[in-house]
Amino acid sequence: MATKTALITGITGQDGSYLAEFLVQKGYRVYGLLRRVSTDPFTRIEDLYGNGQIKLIYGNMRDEETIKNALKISKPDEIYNLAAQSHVGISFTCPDETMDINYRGLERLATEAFKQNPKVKIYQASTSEMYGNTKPPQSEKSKFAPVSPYGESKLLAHEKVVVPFRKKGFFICSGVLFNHESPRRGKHFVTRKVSHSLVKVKFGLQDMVTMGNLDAKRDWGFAGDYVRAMWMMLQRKTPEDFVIATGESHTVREFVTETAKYLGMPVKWSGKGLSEVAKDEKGRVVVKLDKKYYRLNEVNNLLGDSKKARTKLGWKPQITFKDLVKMMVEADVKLIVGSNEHKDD
Ligand code: NAP
Ligand code: G4F
Repeated sequence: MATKTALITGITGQDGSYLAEFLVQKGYRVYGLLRRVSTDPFTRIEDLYGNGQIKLIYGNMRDEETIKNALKISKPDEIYNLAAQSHVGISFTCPDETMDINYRGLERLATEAFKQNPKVKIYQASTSEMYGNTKPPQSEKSKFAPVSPYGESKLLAHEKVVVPFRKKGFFICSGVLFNHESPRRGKHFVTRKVSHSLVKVKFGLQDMVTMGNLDAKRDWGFAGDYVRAMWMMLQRKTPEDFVIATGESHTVREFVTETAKYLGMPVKWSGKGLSEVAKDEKGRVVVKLDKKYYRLNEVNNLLGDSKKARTKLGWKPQITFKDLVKMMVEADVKLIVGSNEHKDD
C-alpha cells in the first residue's frame, strides 16, 4: 500500500504529539503546522518521533495564506485539525481569539483543503464541552448546549463547517472527545496541575496548591487511547461523528485524593465552600481554594456514552482512572525529582 500522508494542526499540543507518534508508527508521512511563538518551539518533535517522517511547516489557523501553503506543501490524504485555544477558563477572557482559531480556523482549513483535494479526509477535534450541562450520560444523541465561549466556538465549527461540508458529500467528521490527559498535558489543566503540584509538595518544593471548583465531574481518559480513535474514524468509508469516553466519571476532589494517595501522602478534606481544605497526615494544608480559579459558568457533570465507537469502530480505552493517575504522578516524580537531583550534583 502507498505511504499515506497526514497533516496535523496542533502538532505541538498534547494530542498532536501522541498522534504524530502513532501515525509514524503506522508508516505515515506526517506534516505538522507550527505557529511561531517567542519561546523555544517544540521542534524536537521532528527528532523525537521522526526519522525524517515528521516535517513542520510554519503557519497559523488565523492566517488563510499559511493554511493554503501548508496544504500545498503537504498534499495530505488525511487532516487532523487539533489546533485550538483549548483552555475553557481562558476562553472567557479571550472569546474572540478562541472563536477565530477554533471556528473560523476550521472554516479556512476545510474550505481550502476540499478545494485543493475533494477526496481528502478531515478529522475535527470536537468536545464534550459542547454538551454544557445536558444530563449525563452524554452520547451522539444528546443535546448540545455550551456554556463557555470555548464550547460555543467548537459547536459552531461542528454545525457550520463539519455538518454542511458532509452534507455536500465531503469526508469530514467530529470526534466528540471527553477529557483526556497524560504526562504531556499542559500544567494549566486541572489533572496535570494537581499531579505536578502535589509531587512538588511531597518533595518539599512547594507548600500547597490553590484550586477552583472541586465538585465538577469529568470523564477522564488517557490521550494515547484517544488519538487511536481519531485515526479509526478516518479509516471508515463514510464519515460519522463519534463520542469517545471511558464511561466513568470522578470529581476534581477525587482526582486530588487519588493523586495524594498514590504519592503516599493521604489527605483528609474539611471545611465548606471556599474554606474547604485538604490536609496531610501531619495536619498541614496541601490544597486550598481561591475564587480566581472558578469559572463564570461551569460544566458540572460530564460522563460519556461511547457505545457507538465501541461497536462501530471497535475502539475501547486501555488505561483506567487509577492507571492514569499513576502514570501522571510517576512522570512528574521523574521530571521533578530527577531535575532536582541534577541541580544538587
Ligand atoms: P493543546 O495541548 O492545548 O494543544 C493545542 C494545539 O493547538 C497546540 O499545538 C497549539 O500550538 C495549537 N494552536 C493554538 N492556536 C493556534 C493557532 N492560532 N494556529 C496554529 N496552531 C495553534 O490541546 P490538546 O489537549 O492537545 O487538544 C487537541 C484538540 O482537541 C484541541 O482542539 C482541543 O480543543 C480538543 N479537545 C481536547 C480534549 C482534551 O481533553 N485534551 C477534549 C476534547 C477536545 P502552540 O504549541 O503554539 O500553543
Ligand atoms: O482541566 P480543565 O481545565 O478541563 P476542562 O475545562 O474540562 O476542559 C478540557 O476538557 C474539554 C473536554 O470536556 C476540552 F474540550 C478542553 O479543551 C480541555 O481539554 O478543568 C476541569 C475541571 C473544571 O470543572 C474546572 O473548573 O476542573 C475544574 N478546576 C478546579 N480547579 C480547575 C481548577 N481547572 C483548572 N484548569 N485549574 C484549576 O485550578
